[in-house]
Amino acid sequence: MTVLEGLPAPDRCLVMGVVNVTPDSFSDGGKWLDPVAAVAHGLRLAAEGADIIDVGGESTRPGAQRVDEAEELRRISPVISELAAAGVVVSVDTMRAGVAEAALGAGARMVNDVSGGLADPRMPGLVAEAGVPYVVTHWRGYGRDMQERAVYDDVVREVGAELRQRVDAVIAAGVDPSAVIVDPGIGFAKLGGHNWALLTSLGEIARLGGGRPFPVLVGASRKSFLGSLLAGADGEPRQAAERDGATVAVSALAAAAGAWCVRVHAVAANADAVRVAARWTAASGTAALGGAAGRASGAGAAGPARAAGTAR
Ligand code: PMM
Repeated sequence: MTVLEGLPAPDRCLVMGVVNVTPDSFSDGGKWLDPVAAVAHGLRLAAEGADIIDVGGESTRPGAQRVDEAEELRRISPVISELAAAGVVVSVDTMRAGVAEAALGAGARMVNDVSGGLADPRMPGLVAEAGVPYVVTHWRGYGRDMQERAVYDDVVREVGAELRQRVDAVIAAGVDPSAVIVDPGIGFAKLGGHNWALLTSLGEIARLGGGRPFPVLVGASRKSFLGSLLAGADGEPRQAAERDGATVAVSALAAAAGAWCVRVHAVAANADAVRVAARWTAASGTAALGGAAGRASGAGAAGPARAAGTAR
């Protein structure tokens, strides 16, 4: 089983619930900008079965402009403090070392850096010193023009190779290899076909071209390739808030393929999906990447986001 310092380790794929404290995230922008609403939402997601709550204060959607560091911190600090004080396992979704440091001081237990350490060269050293789990995501540049960089000959091989370089770099900066989680960066400089190729190659992503598999995090929730898949007869993509059924299907398939964690907006149904996947995998005797799902013992293996709570 994959065990990461300070994080729950049930015998199944973990569920990370998203709390975007932003005015402009693509699916929930503006809903949780008020800290009181954001905390209530995080607590609700934890009660619905999220193992980790991911709090972010900067939108990374295609076309997004950056916020300054002070504003990012102002948005997330009170939310992280309150959730952590309530016993929720919190990760911080940031590309800035200064924000990550403050978030860890406020009680966050993991750093989720969608730039894989590229946006802020101080980030890997900060994470190494803190000794916390670190999500290293495949990234080719900021939201404002990232989709222009969605050019690949062999997306699985290239994303694996670029992620391998980032993982090597963060380990060289002192991050413990056992604290590294990799993420193919669904929707980050990727077109629909790229996303599907990566989702169906999680084993290769986990191994980054060879060697011991890293735990893999998948963030496909409500992303636009699902909207395109579900487009109506008029060709209009399905709206973000109506992509949860497809997200649940991706979660079940990714979990059955051995993903370590799925990052989702609508927790309850995805929490069910990963439990189904764990039981499915156990029943089929399939060996899983990273070992988590392969030794699953079913619904009883649930581990709530609250460290010492009764979330469900
Ligand atoms: N996607 C978003 C934000 N943070 N973090 C990780 N590790 N992986 C992702 O795919 C990811 C992320 C963008 O989605 P959102 O605006 O709904 O949060």
